[in-house]
Order: sequence, then C-alpha cells, then structure tokens
Amino acid sequence: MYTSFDETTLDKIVTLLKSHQSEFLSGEKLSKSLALSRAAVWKNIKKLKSLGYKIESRPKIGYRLRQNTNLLFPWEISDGLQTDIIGRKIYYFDKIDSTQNFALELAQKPHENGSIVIAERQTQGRGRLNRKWISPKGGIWMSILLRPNFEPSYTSLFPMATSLALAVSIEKTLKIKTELKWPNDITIKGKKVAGILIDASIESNKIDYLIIGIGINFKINPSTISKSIKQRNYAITTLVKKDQKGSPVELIQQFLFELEQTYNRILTNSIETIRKEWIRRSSTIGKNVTATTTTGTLKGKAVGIDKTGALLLSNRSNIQRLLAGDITYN
Ligand code: BTX
Repeated sequence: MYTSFDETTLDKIVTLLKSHQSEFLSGEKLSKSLALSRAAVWKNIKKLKSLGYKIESRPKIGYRLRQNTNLLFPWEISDGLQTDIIGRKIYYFDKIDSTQNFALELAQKPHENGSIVIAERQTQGRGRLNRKWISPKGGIWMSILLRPNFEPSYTSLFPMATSLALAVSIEKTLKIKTELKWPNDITIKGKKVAGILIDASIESNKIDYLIIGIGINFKINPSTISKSIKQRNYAITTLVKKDQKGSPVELIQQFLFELEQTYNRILTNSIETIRKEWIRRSSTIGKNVTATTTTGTLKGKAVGIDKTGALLLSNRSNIQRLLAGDITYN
C-alpha cells in the first residue's frame, strides 16, 4: 500500500523530475533540495523505476524523467488536485479484495473524511446487492468515504449526484458523451462503462458515513469482462480503447473536483440543479421500462426523478415512486 501522506519523498522526487523534464537533474541538486543523502536519492530513484517510471540516469550528470507512469499512485492524483476535502488522503493498492471493504475499515476512524481508496485491480469487487464487479488492471476502482451531516433520506441522492459528476468529468477530460441510466449506470450508446455503489451507515436518524464505490472501465477489454459474467443482460464497453491514449489520473482529478462541487450543492440544498442536469443527461426518462426490485417487478413509463433521486413510474392512472432497483428498457 502507498498513501498520499507517507510517501512524501517519492512525491517530491517525481515533482522535481517533472518540472525539469527537458534537462538532467544532478544527484547533488536532488539531494540538496530534498535534504537526503546521495545514496538515499539513488535508492528512491531505483524504487520509482521499479514502479514503472522511465528515468534515465547518467553517471556524473544526473537523472531525467523520460516517461511518466499511467498507474494511479497517490502522489500522481494529489499533484494538481483541486479539492478541499475529497481525496486529500489517498490509500493506493496494486491489488486488493475490494476498495469498498478497506474504506469500511477506515470508516471506523472518526477523523477520516473525504479519504479515497484506489486500486489497480480488485479480486472481490462488489456491485449492488452483492453482485460481482469484475475489476481487472486498466480500470479505475475507487471508494470515497464521506461523513455528511444529513438525514438518512439524503442517501438516495448520492447515486444521482455521483453519476452526474462522473458523466460531466468524462465529457470534460475525454470528450466522450455518456448517458445516465437510473439509478446509477453510466453508459455509452447503451453499453455499461461505469457503475456506482453506495454503502451507508445510519445512526440515530443521521448519516454516520457514506462510502461511495465507483467502478470505471477506463481501459479494459470488454469481452474479458463479459466472459466473466454469468448473467449477461447488457453490453459492456470501455472509455479508452486498446490503442488510444487517455489519462486516467486527469479523469480522476476532474471527477473528484466535480463530485465535491455536487456535494457542496447538496450541502447548500441546491438539489434542483443536480436533478435537472441528471435528467438532461438521462437515457431513462420517457422510456417504457421494466423495473426489478427486491419485492418484485413492475412495468411503466419513466416520467421523472423526484428530489430524493427516486424514479417516477407511470402506470395507467397512478404514479409509483421507486427508490432502488434495476431497470431494463422495453
Ligand atoms: P451493479 O449491481 O449496478 O452492477 C453489477 C453488475 O454489472 C454485475 O452483476 C455484472 O452483470 C455487471 N458487471 C460486473 N463487472 C462489470 C464491469 N467491470 N463493467 C460493466 N459491468 C460489469 C454497480 O453495481 C456498482 C459497481 C461498483 C464497483 C466499485 S469498484 C470500487 C468499489 N469497490 C467495490 O468492491 N465495488 C466498488
């Protein structure tokens, strides 16, 4: 595990190398700037190389960064992150069972708020209702711990707020248009590209904490995922194709920023803006759907979303309010 607060030396070296990419930085200069011995500098450079950074070293001249990594190291995400709370503390894993489980452990520490847990791959990734979430290398698998001082009824707003923030950030950084499918799917031309899961702990009629789990198929092979899923009732896609370029770090930074903005809107009760924006990007409203909930299925026309994030289904004369479930378009 690497964190954004323990690995300050690696962070500083990467920052220095990045700001001098057109020239070699001497070992002496690095050791002076970092107040480290030359041997310690060398050890850290070796470490960075082993993590995938391409660093050229020339005896008596110094070091130069030739190629950055595309891995999601905490110091890469922190560098240029424009948030106040979300992502100020980052826990990073090359491999983990589920970032959601680790975030649940973090939630036991009252001072952890806004912390994120991120992994290159998960072995036991979870979807809603304990479904499997396939999480190979190349995706963005992340959990965010928040402690909003809200009533429990606000919990159902978070799938809407999070999916909206993600759609906006995908559009801004990758110039890709996505659709929002109630309650929490993000699709491209109807194919699922990201999913959101919210674990909430409620205490004495107040939210104790929320853990928002976000799974993004950033650069994965859709057929590998499809093959691992037994019940395949929808198609899967990836944001960036095999031979395309795209920065996952930039997307994460933008997403954390958009999410914090959206979160602040909820805090200041500007929920109407979120609702309207969500509807504008939604593929659900106006469609005839079949909804599956824990208590059964129902059919109807999706006519709206209310201010709690619930789906409004019109069925002949009456309108039903759905707080959770899955839908398929008829
Ligand atoms: P969901 O219940 O909406 O979707 C789960 C369903 O999606 C699965 O049953 C399967 O059919 C399909 N599926 C599985 N893997 C993928 C994939 N990579 N891409 C597209 N479809 C897939 C959505 O639940 C919530 C997903 C949250 C995942 C994040 S990752 C970080 C965090 N940690 C963790 O364990 N879960 C969350």
